[in-house]
Amino acid sequence: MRQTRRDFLRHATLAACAAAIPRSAFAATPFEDVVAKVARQQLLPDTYPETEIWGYDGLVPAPEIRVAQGDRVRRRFRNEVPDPSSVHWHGIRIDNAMDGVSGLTQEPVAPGETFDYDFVVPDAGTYWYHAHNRSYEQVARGLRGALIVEEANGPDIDREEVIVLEDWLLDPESGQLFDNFEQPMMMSHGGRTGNFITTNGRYDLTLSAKRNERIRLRIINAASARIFPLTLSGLNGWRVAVDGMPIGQPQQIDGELILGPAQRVDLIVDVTEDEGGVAHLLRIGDDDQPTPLVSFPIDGTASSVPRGKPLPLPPNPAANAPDLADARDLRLVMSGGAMGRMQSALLGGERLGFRQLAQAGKFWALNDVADMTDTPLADLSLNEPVRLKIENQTVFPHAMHLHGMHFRELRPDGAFGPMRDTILLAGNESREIAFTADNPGKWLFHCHMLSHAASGMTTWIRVT
Ligand SMILES: [Cu+2]
Repeated sequence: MRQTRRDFLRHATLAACAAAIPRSAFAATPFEDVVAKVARQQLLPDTYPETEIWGYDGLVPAPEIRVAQGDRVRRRFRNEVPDPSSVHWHGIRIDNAMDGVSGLTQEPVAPGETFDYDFVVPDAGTYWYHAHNRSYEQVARGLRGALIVEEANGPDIDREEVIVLEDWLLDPESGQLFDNFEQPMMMSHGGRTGNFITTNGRYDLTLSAKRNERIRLRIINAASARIFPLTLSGLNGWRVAVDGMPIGQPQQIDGELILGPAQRVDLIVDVTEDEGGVAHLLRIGDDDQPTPLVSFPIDGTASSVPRGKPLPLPPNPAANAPDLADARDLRLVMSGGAMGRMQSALLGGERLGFRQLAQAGKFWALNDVADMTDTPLADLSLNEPVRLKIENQTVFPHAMHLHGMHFRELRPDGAFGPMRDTILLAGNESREIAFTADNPGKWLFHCHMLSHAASGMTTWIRVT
C-alpha cells in the first residue's frame, strides 16, 4: 500500500502525541479496512450463474457497520475496483472533509489507493454508506450497505432486523448486470431501475418469527432509482423514525408506506400472524400486486398477548426546529426530463437547447443550471435558518437529498414534518423544507435517482 502524504501526516501526528495519550485511546478506535472489490455473488436463483458485483469487502449488501451513538468511526477505504471512488456516509451529520463526495469534499480515490475516514456519529438511527463517484454506476453495481448507530437506551423489542432493499438490472440470459448505466432513455425518464429486486442480497429472504414477537425493522432503500411502496401483512406496525431521526409519537402503519431512493424508515412491528402462517413485508408492484420482500414464517409464540403501542425513540441532539422568523428564503426549480417543458439550460456557463443538452448527456436542470458549477445554490452563514421551496416542474418524481444536515418539511398548514435527509417529490409537486445551516462546509444537494444526479440534478450549498 502506497503511503500518501495524508498517511504520513497522520502517523507523524500520532507519534508526536503518543507520549501524552494513554495506550487505551489507540486501542479503542483502530482503523478497520473497507475494501471496494469486484466479486461474484448468487443473486438470482441457483439455476442461474453468479452475478459479478462491486461490493465493499466483496459483498452485497456491504457488511453492516454498527456503532454506538457518539462513537468514532474509523475506516480505511481501499479501492480495488477499476474506477476511482469515494465513500459517502449518508445521513450522518459529519465533518465536511469526511463526507466522501468526489469532486467536492475530496478527490476520488484511484484504484489501488486508500483514504482514511474518521468521524463521530452524533445521532442514533438507521443510516447507510455508498459510493459517491459516478454513483449511478458504482451504487448500481453494489457499493452500498447499512450504517447503524445504536441508541444508549433503545426501544423495548425482542429483536431487530436490518432490511437493505436493492434492485439490479440484469440480463436474464447471462445473469449479469447490463452495462447501460448512461442510457439516455433511462436518464431522461424515471432513472435506471432494476428488473430484479433483492432484500439483504436475496430474492427470497425468509426470517422466522414468533407470534406476538416485537421486531424493529430498519428498512433502507439502497436502490439507485426505485421507489418502494411498502405494506405489511400479519404484522401490526408503527413508524418510529424516518431517515434515521425519531419522529416523536409512533404512527401506526395503515396501508401503504412509500420509501424513495436513499430514504429509510424504522418500524416497530408486532407479529399478529398465527403459528404456522407467514407474515410479510411486501412491496406493491406497478400492477398493484403485493410481492414479498421478506417472509416471516411463524414458528412458536413469544407471548400470549401483544404489547400495545410502543414508546417513542429517544430524540437525537439535532431535534430542534429551525427559527423561521429570520429565515433566508430560497427557491429551487427542478426542470427537464422527457415530456417536460424545459427549452434550454446553462451547462458549463453556456446556454444550450434541450437537444444539445441531451447530446451532452444532460436532461435536467436546477434553477436553469444543469450540473454543479463553482457557484453554490446558496452561500449561507453558519447557523442561518433557511426555508427552501422546491418546485418540481417535471413529470417525474425526484428524491432530493441534502448532505450534512437534516431538514424538516414545512407543510402548507405551517406545521413542521419530521427531520429528514431525503425528500420525495411527486411529478409537478412543490414542497417546502426548512433547516438551520449548522454544519460548516460544502454540502451537496442532489436527486437520489442517481442517473438524474449525473444528468443535471446536482447542486450544492456552502455554509461558512
Ligand atoms: Cu430525480
